[in-house]
Amino acid sequence: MTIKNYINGEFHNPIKNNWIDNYCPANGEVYGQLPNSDKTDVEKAYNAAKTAFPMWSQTSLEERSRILIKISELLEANLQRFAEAESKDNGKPISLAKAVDIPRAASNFRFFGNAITQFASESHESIGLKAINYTLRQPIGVVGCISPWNLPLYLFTWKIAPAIAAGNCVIAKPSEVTPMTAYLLGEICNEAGLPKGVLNIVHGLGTTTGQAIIAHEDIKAISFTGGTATGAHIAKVAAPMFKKLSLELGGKNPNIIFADCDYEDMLDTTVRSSFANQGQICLCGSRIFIEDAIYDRFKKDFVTKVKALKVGHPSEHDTNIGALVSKAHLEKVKDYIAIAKEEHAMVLCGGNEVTIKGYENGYYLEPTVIEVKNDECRVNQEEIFGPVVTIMPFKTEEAVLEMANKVKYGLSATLWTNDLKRTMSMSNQLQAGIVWVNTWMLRDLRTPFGGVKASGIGREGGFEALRFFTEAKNVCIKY
Ligand code: TXE
Repeated sequence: MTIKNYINGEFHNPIKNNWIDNYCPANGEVYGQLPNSDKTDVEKAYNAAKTAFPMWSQTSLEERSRILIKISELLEANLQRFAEAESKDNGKPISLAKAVDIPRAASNFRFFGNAITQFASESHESIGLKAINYTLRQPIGVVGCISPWNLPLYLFTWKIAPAIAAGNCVIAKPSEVTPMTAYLLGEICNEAGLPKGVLNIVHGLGTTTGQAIIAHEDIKAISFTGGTATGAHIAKVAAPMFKKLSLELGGKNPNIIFADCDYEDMLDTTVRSSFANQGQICLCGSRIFIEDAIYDRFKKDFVTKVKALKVGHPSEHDTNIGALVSKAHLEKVKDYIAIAKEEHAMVLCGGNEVTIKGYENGYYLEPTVIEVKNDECRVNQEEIFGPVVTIMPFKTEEAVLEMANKVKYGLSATLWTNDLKRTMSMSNQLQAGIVWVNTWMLRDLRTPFGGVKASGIGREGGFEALRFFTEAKNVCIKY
């Protein structure tokens, strides 16, 4: 399958004819190619976007909304095809792609199609000065959206939908590791009647295509989700050009379990928050802290449940753990298991590659639980981003709060307790952009989404995203 760039509503080969192999994680085989676009392709996309901008920014909200909702409906109508493509490209279980990834991509378009019609600006009367101020929220122009491989279409559309809803024209780059569903989205946009040039999708490596987008002087905002090191690089490149930045980066999220929680609910959710999507979600609770009183019980029950998870081919409907996204990523995760052993942590279950008959070259790894004695060890501090979690007991609220916050990241935190005072006090003090209490990854698209510290800057979601993708202009009229 040859993937092409989607520029000005048409599909194009890369100008310099450079291509990258696309691998299927389930069997390790090359099954297609994608462009490695460079500056010239990005310039072509920029010109299409720039040309489309005056018309699109003046298109009525009702019309923009209608098109976004049509894209959403077409994604829903193509659920099976998109879910199969996502699962094949990424290695995630088909059941997950069908229940979560593709429906959420459709929701992103529907949500922002509706939200833009409700996005009001402020006005302030300057009493005593006989003046009135009103704030315009104007689209920025041509903006860049760069997304990662873990939730490919889900995160790609989480950026594109608010950007175009707000009247911008977009140059978007999906991860070179998982380009397929972004490619298929182009057809859907044409079918929905999205005008040419409003969305342009260029494929390629971060260091060539991504770099050309972030370094482009006239692309005035970048919305990025990916690794912390890449985020830091983008910030450096963008700073002298004063680009607006939204950076959603890595996480090393604490999952804090108190003895007074609803135990069974906590246990099932903790299995999910540890291993959903092979643990490759920035929100996964990869550091599990358990109150002393229930530590031994939890350890036994958790390990039993984890051992029962089925590692299998992503297309099988009873697979819980599919393939990791790439060979390189599998090696990185395995290195961390080796580091854990060097640090004298105890691997309670998992830790080994899995060979699946007929798919011997696929990137499969057992879900792995590591008991650590010291919260400062590397596996407890660095983002592994795979099916690996650490567990550790704690004695007091103060002690666990200190460990939870003593990490460079601050994306999300999960708290399991039925004590109201503790809930309020810990939620206030946890250094994270998102705190879940007695649940995990329950998402309401109106809420602000993003992290603190090395997990990034800016917030996505709801009106926060529409604020990011617009410039506020205050008009003051004296009467
Ligand atoms: O991400 P990259 P990688 C974490 C996770 C993972 C690590 C590295 O720990 O192991 O990051 O993953 C594009 N200019 N997360 O290397 O490179 C790239 O092409 C512009 C957490 O795969 O950050 C892709 O489209 N763009 C995360 C996107 O950035 C550049 C999800 C992300 O890739 C670029 C993924 C450059 N110079 C990984 N270099 C999360 N927050 O959910 C790369 N890119």
